[in-house]
Amino acid sequence: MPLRVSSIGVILLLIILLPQWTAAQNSRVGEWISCSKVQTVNRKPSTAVSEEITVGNFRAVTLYSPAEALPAIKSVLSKWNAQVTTNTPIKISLEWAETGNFMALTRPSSFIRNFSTNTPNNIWYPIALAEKLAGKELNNPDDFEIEIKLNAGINWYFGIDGKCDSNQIDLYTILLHEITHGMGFISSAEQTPEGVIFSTDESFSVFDRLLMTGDHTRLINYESPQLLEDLLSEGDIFISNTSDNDSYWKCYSPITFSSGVSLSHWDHDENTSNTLMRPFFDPGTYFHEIDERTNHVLKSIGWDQTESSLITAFPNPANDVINLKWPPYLDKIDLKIYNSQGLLILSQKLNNTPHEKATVQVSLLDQGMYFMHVQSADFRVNKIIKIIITD
Ligand SMILES: [Ca+2]
Repeated sequence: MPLRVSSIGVILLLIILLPQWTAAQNSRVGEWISCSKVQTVNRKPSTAVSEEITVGNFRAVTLYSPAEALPAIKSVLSKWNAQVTTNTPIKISLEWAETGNFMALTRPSSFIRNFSTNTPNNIWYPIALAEKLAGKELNNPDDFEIEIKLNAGINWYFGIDGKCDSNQIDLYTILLHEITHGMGFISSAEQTPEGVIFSTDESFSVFDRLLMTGDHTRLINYESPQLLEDLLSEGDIFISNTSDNDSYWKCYSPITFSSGVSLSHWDHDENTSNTLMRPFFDPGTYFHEIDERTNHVLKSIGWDQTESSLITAFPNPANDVINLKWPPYLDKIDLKIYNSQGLLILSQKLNNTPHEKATVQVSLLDQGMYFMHVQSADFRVNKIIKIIITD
């Protein structure tokens, strides 16, 4: 029977669809990002559980999770909860699944644009960040903000101490890494027959705006997909703050563009052992910090940071003393200084009185790079500051 539609029917349909159509223009589904190819071992978990784990504003809902993974998941959520501030819950779907040769697949559940007069026009924001900036729910409150599929066939290490065997993958590390993608460390660049484009509707994500060439030309200014693909194949691509061209690091841009991998990680060179967002993790390795350059990107896209950002060390570089300052309500601070080989050099308990700062003697340290671990006595704040000691 031929379908007949009366004119009244058509008008009603338009009225009903119009608001949805308008909303759809400012919301799109996120693309999956794939991380680190890996050998699978068909290791079945002892027990599979579906749990909801909440730490502050971070909530993970697990599906088919090995029960022994839950402590590491909780620990990673605690880390993130201490890292950023937001008024709206960040819900993460965490599914153990078949992901082929990839360790994990991750996506922000959706991207939103034009949700606030305080953000630039037509720039896509991952939903978790958009809700943080808007200060309210922008999706259905039951919807996830981040979706992660973890490879169910991997020999995972479930501890939180990083002591995984040489044939194990450290779950804590991979979770921390994947959530970072979900928070917005993710490029929307994709391969098309014409070349590489940033988005199918000629609008960029907030992360894409940070990508630039070695001579400081923003990639989003390249209009030709073929030109962009050729440029990316040269590998000379950096991520920087939009307002600060002096802070930038090389990002991963292999000769052949790889959707969901290229541009969404730091370059794979000897320096990436210092960063969470490297493109590959070898079995037996771990990294449990949201490092300086990764933090720099999170801050650049709009995540302001918690109390730990209020801890400052100055001067740096230093040769005599370093002053450490922190908010008075944190009271006591445990300070440890490690050298670049990870050896503990100095350990001190500091009081924030009487001048709301403490002075650390560093005149006896050899010149070089050190890492200052600062932790409040109540464990609320944990920060690592790279310090340089000069002659
Ligand atoms: Ca929400």
